[in-house]
Amino acid sequence: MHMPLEDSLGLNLLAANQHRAEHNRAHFDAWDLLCLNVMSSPGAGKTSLLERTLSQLADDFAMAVLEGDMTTQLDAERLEAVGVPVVPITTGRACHLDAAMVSGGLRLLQQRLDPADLDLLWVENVGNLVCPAEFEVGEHRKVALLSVTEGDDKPLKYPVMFREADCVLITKVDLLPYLPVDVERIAAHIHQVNPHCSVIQVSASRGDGLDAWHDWLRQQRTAQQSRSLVVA
Ligand SMILES: Nc1nc2c(ncn2[C@@H]2O[C@H](COP(=O)(O)OP(=O)(O)O)[C@@H](O)[C@H]2O)c(=O)[nH]1
Ligand SMILES: [Mg+2]
Repeated sequence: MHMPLEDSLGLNLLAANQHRAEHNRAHFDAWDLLCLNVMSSPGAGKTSLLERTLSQLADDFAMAVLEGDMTTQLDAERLEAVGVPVVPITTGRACHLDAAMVSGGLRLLQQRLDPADLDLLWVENVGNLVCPAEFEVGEHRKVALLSVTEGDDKPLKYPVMFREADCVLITKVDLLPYLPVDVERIAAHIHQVNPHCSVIQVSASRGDGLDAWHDWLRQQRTAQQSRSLVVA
């Protein structure tokens, strides 16, 4: 049976992206840094969380950010203000970052610093709960955010993002007293599509859960480094 043309084009596109993503990951491994791809729908709180995490972990990790946005550099400016190197990647009409865009961003980052000096490289993806999950950029870990205002059904309605995630942050828990939403139900739906991911409740504005989130990050970095010791 013949595959519809657009399906075969779509598969080629994904295969070419995957190839580039592996290439990016080989660079990340050679530089011994951990790359995290942060994804969510628009407004779930990615930049706010990164503002807190970048400033709170400044003494623990050397970090930089590749900041994906369709048009503006507003988020890049917010994160630069924290004192961390940020490279904006403007995607135009594209609703997600792909591996080639990240590779272009890396070249710009290399003009400012040696990536081998970094511990963590953050990629803030374009706000979209669907497409970013389909396009790897070479990351080692995927972090998905879901805010409590989005409703408890979203992990079931947009399962790809949550199935792929290594960690899901349920954000804005400070708003729970004002919403008819059950946070345990959100967590149960996440685990229904992905029984293995870590689920952490956070509030970037009030600070809830940030210690647990930062512990998760430290564990990932330690796991990566002990793995490279074994491989070496
Ligand atoms: N109440 C509350 N609002 C938050 C929190 N985190 C972010 N916001 C707000 O949500 C909006 C979108 O946040 P932003 O970080 O720009 O989300 P992004 O589009 O995913 O990067 C902003 O108005 C933030 O102030 C939080 O923990 N609690
Ligand atoms: Mg943002």
